[in-house]
Amino acid sequence: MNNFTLTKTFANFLLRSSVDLNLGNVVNDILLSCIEISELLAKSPIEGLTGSTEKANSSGETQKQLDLLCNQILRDQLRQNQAVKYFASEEESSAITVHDQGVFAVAFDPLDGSTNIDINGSVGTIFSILPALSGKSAEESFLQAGTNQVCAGYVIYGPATQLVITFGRGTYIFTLDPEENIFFQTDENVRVPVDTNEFSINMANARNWSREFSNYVFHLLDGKGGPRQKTYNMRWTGAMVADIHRVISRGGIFLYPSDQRANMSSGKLRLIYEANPMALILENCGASAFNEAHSILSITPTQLHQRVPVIAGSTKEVFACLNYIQNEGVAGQTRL
Ligand code: AFP
Repeated sequence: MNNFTLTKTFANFLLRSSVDLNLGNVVNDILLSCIEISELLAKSPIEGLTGSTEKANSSGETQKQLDLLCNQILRDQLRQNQAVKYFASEEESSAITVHDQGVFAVAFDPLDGSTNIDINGSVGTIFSILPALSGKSAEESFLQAGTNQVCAGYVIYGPATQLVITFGRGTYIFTLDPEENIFFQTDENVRVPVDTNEFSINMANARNWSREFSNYVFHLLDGKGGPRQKTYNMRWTGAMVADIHRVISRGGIFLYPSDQRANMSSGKLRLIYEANPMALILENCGASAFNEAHSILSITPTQLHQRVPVIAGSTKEVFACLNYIQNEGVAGQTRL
């Protein structure tokens, strides 16, 4: 490794950014787990690790073998870190106490988008670190607004394994060198364009959307001749990590709204370990993240596995969408 690449390591970034030593160590442990997960995913078809189990997670969704293995990797690694007081995971029904003297509460989705495993598509690990609250239960430490996060990040396992992270002062991207098992900084102070002509949504749910939200999306589809006077492109991978990564890389709006299906009145995504970390990352890129009324980061959760609608990405487009939801859109024009 030459001097130039040495200065670009994640370890050097932590030093340069004066990140608290204990916090830096917790993130390093998460990254060690992610490197192990990255290796596990690369070998999973050979080792017969794709496919589902008979079990369901806290939200009633079928767990994949890899969901459970990735959860175990993070659990085992974080248990060794004395600064971790509690952790919570999509794959665990309740929050878990690790070290009474610890100072951080770490929430994670060990393998977001795991349905993509069977098609060799991109997946990721999402994490959120909060200060542990003293004199409160394990679960209560996670019931803090997202503004309290001291660090948020995700690792995307795609053609390259990349870390996207914020400590609340800008968002940074690191790429794993799989030969050295070191994350090197490949982008700094990432900015998301405020305007976009790309949206990301599962259109198959259209019949379940509210009239206001449907108007917004169908006006996007109307293109240049429609009320939005612009032609939009659409992308949806089915993994939030991959869809948000595209928004961070080139702008866009990511949408998972509330809908009329049973259990979907608050959408599908989880606030504490999916939406909150993504919202902190996006806001540190100049982008925005709202439920259908408020900034996601301002919401005080009441339950560990609470769901939240997500309207996130390029700021002008997020506000255009909110305008439809709250005011019926462009000059009151409705399409439905
Ligand atoms: P899985 O982890 O079960 O694949 O779910 C992924 C996810 O929570 C999120 O990453 C996606 O954005 C969203 O679900 C996709 O949901 P739809 O299957 O309804 O499109």
